Amino acid sequence: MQLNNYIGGSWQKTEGAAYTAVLNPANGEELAQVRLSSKEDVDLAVQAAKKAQKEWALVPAPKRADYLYEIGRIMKEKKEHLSQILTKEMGKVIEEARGEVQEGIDMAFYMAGEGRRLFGETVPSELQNKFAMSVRAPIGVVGLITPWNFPVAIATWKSFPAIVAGNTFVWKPATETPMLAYEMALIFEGAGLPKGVANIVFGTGSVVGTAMIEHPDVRVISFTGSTETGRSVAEAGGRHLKKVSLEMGGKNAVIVMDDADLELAVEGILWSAFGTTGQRCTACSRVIVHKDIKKDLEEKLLAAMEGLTIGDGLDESVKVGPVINEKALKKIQKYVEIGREEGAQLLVGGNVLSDGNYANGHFFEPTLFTNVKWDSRLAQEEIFGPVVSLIEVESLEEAIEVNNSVPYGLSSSIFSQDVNKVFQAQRDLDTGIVYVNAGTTGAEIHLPFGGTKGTGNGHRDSGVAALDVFTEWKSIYIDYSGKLQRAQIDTE
Ligand code: UN1
Repeated sequence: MQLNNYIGGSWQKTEGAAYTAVLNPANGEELAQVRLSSKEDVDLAVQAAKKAQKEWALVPAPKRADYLYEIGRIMKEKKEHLSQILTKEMGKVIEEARGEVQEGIDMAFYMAGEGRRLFGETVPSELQNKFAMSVRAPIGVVGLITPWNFPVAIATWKSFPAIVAGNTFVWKPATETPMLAYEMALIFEGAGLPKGVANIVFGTGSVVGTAMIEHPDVRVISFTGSTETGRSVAEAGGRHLKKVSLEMGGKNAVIVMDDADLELAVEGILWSAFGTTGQRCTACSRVIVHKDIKKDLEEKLLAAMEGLTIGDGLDESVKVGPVINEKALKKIQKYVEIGREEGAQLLVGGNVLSDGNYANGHFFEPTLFTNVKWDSRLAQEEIFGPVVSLIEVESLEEAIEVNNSVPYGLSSSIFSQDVNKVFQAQRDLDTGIVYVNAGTTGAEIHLPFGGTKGTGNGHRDSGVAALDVFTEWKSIYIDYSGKLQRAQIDTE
């Protein structure tokens, strides 16, 4: 199967185009060949998007929303089909794949509802017989760059608000997970979305991503990926005065206080640390634990980790799937080495699995370190794999300080039964998302998603906040006095 670009409502085929293989991370099986597009392909897509945008912006928002209702309906109908493909190309276990597709469906219906809101403001003017209001205006052609770890959900977080707000888009999915993008193109087509509203260009960040950022007709870049890449997206985007919305790394922590329900904390840690094999930007990779219950928590975690079956995510009994590729495996392994060298104590795991059923996939054991120093590399840098570091603290204040010591600020969590501690923590944790008595994952689509410091640049995906990325505020003054009225002067 060959995956070609979807531009202006047609599947682009070009003689002599380059392709690369899409591989199943669980067993190395080739799933498809995906196009490696050129700068010229990006230009074609932007032209198609630009042409379509003029008319699209004039379609009333509730009508634009009707397409999203239809897209949501088709996604619901195809939920199992999409989930199976997701597990095959990305590796996450099937139950989580279904959850991710559901997240996309939820986003479709939620954003469709915005078609009848897209609220602006009406405010009194300081002058008589003058009307003042603000409206959300479409921006134009927007560029979407999405990661492999949530190939459906994150694409919907960006494309659905873009659609309802009257923009057209060019989307570059990750090269590792293009099959879901192809499926989404079929769904856009099936929903009758006008040609040129949705355009998909496959290929690498260095060629396709760069061409999108540098294209004068792309007005917004919405990017989710590593902090390192995000920084260069922001730099290049800044030179072209683009609006750049970035969603990047995390080094999220669960705080477990001495009064916590430990059984619940263990469940929360397990789910948020080893779910998606630790490959969520929201994944828990640090556990900040009160010294009085540290031993107890370690023992309970170790016992619970024995139940984590590792394997192909299509097997319903598997809890931990493969990591995305060889490069990821090497990075995780490197951090285990770094942890050992830094003097952290490895309690369990730490190895690549390569025997038997694991031979052709990329599997890593769920790994737990303890006695980790809060300022060590193991505790500060994003690993993006199934590795958790336990850090001991003596008080809530110290726990919060340790949580906030990392260069990221996406998600944090506290397990405690004490309402005073909980309220202090939700105020002082410097992250865009805070959970109480739950792990660090599980964001819902109708709330803003994003983080502070190295995680973002002030924008948010998801929720109504997403509309701020994909609309321009326009302030409108209508003077019906029939005379010149000067603001700030003729106000007496
Ligand atoms: C991500 O990790 O990039 O909150 C997104 C969660 C999911 C989304 C994660 N709803 O974990």
